[in-house]
Amino acid sequence: MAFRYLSAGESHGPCLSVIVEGVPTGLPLDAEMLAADLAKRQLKAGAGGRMAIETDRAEILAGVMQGLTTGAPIALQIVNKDHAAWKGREVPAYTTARPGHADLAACVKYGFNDIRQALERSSARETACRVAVGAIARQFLAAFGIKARSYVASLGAVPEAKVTEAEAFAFAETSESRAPSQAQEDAYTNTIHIAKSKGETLGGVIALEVTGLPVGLGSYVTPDRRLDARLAAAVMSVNAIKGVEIGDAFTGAATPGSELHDPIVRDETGAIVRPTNRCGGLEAGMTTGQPLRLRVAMKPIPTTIIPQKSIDLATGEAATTTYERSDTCPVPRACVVIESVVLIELATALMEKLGGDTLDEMLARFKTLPTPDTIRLSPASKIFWP
Ligand code: EPS
Repeated sequence: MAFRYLSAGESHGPCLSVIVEGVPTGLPLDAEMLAADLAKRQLKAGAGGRMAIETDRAEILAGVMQGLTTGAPIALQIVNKDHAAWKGREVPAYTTARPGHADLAACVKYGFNDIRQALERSSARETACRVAVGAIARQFLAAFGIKARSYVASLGAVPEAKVTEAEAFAFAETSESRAPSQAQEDAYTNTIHIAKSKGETLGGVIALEVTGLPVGLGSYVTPDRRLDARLAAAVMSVNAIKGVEIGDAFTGAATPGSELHDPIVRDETGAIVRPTNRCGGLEAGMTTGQPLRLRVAMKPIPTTIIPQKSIDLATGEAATTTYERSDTCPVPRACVVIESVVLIELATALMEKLGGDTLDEMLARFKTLPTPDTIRLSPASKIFWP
């Protein structure tokens, strides 16, 4: 069984729709649980005009009865309030391709003569669907004690702060820009303000951690079951994401092997422990039971007020890009999107491990799985099966 979904909807169409399949029976679910995550996608820091128009809410249309999932496909709908402003309006064709966006390749590929036919679907508005689905995955995984957190590790050219990960994750929960500290919050706000006044856009790096994972989700036996590959694919599928790092991958590439790999030792009680987590909680495509650690690079939004060199696809002549509306820096808003796609992938991996139709039978099976605590064996014990 897998936790899978399919979304539909355009940025300025009547609504976004998504069907989620594979959720077990008995999971408590209501629109308020989804609204909390959707609100995090609407953080004001760095957001453009659209976020002031929308109040994203996912209406649950199927798959939930008396507040509990029934095991049937769950149908969700998020209304685009801005649709009313576009309905019946004569919208001029958009013909100059924005560098960095889907525009040029999409028009060549699909034979469009108006870029709007591509940009309406390639818009990051679709990520509202993934956050709604991610909220279901979050609710499911929370039943097993599995939790995700994230913060904006760097934004534009603001250097990274020297704060502990624990402080960073905790501060970000209350920060409008999901910054790791008050000093970073001030720097991010200032940098976004300057970029906005120049008509510029900014990218950044998101740090994510997932705790409570059992040992052995994913597998090394076939490439498509490697959880590191699946997580990277999920993260890379989010608009404007250009890179993903698992653990200390990039500094690790320059570190000798004997210094990089996380030792397997017994502590003073005789328990088997991993004192470090440079592998980011994944070895050979499987969870180690340590926290999953990812860092994600987001490029600046291609839609800038500053005109960029391009071609008018209608005339073939050199042209500069025109601006309608976009975010200055969506990195703070993207945190919950990254959490969502990771949680969806982890929910699938956990379901593969546990099987089952009801949440209760999955919870019972989960108690039998090895966790860092259950492999804390006495010195006399071995990992190998008897
Ligand atoms: C977005 C909705 C869009 C964009 C933005 C994100 O709305 P509009 O086009 O009406 O301004 O603001 O989309 C992009 C960043 C993009 O690259 O397309 C949203 O709901 O998040």
